[in-house]
Amino acid sequence: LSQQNKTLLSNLRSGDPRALARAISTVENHSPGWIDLLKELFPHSGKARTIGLTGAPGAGKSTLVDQLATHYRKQKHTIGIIAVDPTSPYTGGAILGDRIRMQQHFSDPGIYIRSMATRGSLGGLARTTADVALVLDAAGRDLVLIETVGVGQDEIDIVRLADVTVVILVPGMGDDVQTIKAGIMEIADIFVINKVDHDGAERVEREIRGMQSLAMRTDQWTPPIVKTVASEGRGILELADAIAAYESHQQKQGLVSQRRTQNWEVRLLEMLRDNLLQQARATFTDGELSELAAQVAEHKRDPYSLVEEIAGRMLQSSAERRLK
Ligand SMILES: Nc1nc2c(ncn2[C@@H]2O[C@H](COP(=O)(O)OP(=O)(O)O)[C@@H](O)[C@H]2O)c(=O)[nH]1
Ligand SMILES: [Mg+2]
Repeated sequence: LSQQNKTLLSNLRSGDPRALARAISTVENHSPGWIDLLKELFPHSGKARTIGLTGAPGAGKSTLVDQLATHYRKQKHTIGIIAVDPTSPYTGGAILGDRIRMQQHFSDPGIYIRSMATRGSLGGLARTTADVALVLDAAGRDLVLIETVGVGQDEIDIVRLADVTVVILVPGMGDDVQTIKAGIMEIADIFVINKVDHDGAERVEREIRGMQSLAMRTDQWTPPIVKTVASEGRGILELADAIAAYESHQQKQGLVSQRRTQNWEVRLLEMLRDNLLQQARATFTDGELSELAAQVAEHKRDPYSLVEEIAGRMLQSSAERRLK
């Protein structure tokens, strides 16, 4: 471990927010030493409660996260917030809005907020989010709140990082709950119907109940439905209670480690895929990949044998490394 990383680590562990920001940037940007840093941090992680909040853009996720953070701060918990917004590079609006909203917390070192936009693949974003959550956890944050837009498989993966998943719906979404991806329904431990100051909350509730009767859960938990007006702070206590109730259910049933094991199973495979891909790339000489691609395009080689050959080459070079 470099001297720089050592200092960073000890400052981080003593709760210095600037060290936290540095460590997160290192991990987020894959700056030199990022993996070594994570290796050092890992033994200190695993203590934070992580809560994922997902829902359509504009559903009120950020407002809810903000209210929850305020609530938990009153109980003296330290908080890390990751706001993942795959849409914002195009609009910039969501992140800007979050920054403004969160400004009220800037004077409180007990709340650390990181907004993350997508860069490259959503799958990559999910992995980076996982690493950033680990940094917050290892830095001693009691709670890590992860906000993410629920639109596809990758967002489900981001939510999979959490111990508790809250799915946020709003009345009169134009479409029905039926059109919400079944996957989202299945990952919800708690449903929030936000914006119940608008008409139509009962209808959304009926639809959730209808879909719940079809969804099978193996853990004897029926996800409760909490109604909120996040912008006025209404229903926040009830939401915090629902989260606490689910956490104690998880603990009683020994489900925490089961869930973390399931999540790690997915993450380990993803990390392995990254690692192998990197090794595969390292076996190519400059321009070789495009040369090979050209050969396939011209039907001089078949891609199936080629991939087998490259995989063999990787094994070969790792065997050679081991012998050295
Ligand atoms: N009427 C109403 N507006 C809300 C409520 N909660 C949030 N909003 C507003 O909805 C907009 C989107 O909220 P935001 O938290 O940014 O949504 P996100 O995109 O899911 O993070 C903002 O203008 C909020 O002030 C609510 O309960 N009722
Ligand atoms: Mg938001």
